[in-house]
Amino acid sequence: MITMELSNQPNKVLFMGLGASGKSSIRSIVFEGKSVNDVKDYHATINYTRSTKNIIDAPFQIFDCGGQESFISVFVGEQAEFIFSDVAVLIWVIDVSNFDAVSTSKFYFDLALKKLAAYSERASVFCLLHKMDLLLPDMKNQVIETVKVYFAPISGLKVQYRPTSIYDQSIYSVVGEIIQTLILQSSKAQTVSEAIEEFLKSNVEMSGIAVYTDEGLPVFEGGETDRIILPANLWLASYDRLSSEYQQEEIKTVLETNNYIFVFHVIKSQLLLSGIAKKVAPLQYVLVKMEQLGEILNQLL
Ligand SMILES: Nc1nc2c(ncn2[C@@H]2O[C@H](COP(=O)(O)OP(=O)(O)O)[C@@H](O)[C@H]2O)c(=O)[nH]1
Ligand SMILES: [Mg+2]
Repeated sequence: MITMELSNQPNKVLFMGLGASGKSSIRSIVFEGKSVNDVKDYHATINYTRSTKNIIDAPFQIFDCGGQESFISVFVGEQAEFIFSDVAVLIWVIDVSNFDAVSTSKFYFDLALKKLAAYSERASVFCLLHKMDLLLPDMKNQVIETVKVYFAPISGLKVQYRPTSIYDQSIYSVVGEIIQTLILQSSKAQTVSEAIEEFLKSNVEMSGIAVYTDEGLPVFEGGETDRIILPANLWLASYDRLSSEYQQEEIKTVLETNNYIFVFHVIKSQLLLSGIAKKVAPLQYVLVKMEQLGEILNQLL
């Protein structure tokens, strides 16, 4: 039903940017569960690759567009109507460690925005200031500010800028944020999101709730969730081994630090529900509350 509801909505997620900026790496890490090691020797993407991904019943078409100029110039040229129609979000990837390429990237970015404004005027646009890990720590802020100014849009489209790297959690939180803005257009996702907000309101001991795909992409977040994403990703990395060891059993995990309690458990056999509470709350209380929330979400999802 939701699929039908969304079928008229633009659902294309376009990854664009120059060759070797990191598009295919990002796509396969956040949507296909590949590891950083898997993407080390990726070769140039020829033309484009198209895959579909269902997230909370919303079908997305992921387009990973080859970045060599011979391809990009065709995407913004004769193929523009095909490429830029039905776009929900354009994700423009900039390799911020490759200063020489930045002006070429900007040249095609402007052309792409023009076409996007023509064929998908309601699309959102994100610039990923990518490969941040390659910058010296002292340079990071200045590079972010400079690139933001340089990539200011000439058209009326609003552009958001996010620093990212595949070597930390930023790539998951940023792509998760983008996907959340898209799935929240479905009424089912809105209901789930409201249930999480309601839960946090009536259980003030809980400080944050997040739901992740099995690749580690946060699809729902409420309250303070910054601290959850790293343990959640570590948890997901070991989940396959744990679940093959304890077949038939439901696996729940608690992680305690000096100040916090984290609880993880799988819902709908593929999503990871996780919660964080300040340690003033007794563990048993947190476990019971998370159990209740799990049941609610199992029904809604
Ligand atoms: N240091 C660093 N390298 C990255 C990052 N993301 C991707 N890469 C590397 O950049 C190279 C090109 O990546 P690829 O995904 O093929 O780029 P594409 O041409 O835009 O699809 C690969 O060797 C990746 O491992 C990142 O965040 N940091
Ligand atoms: Mg590629």
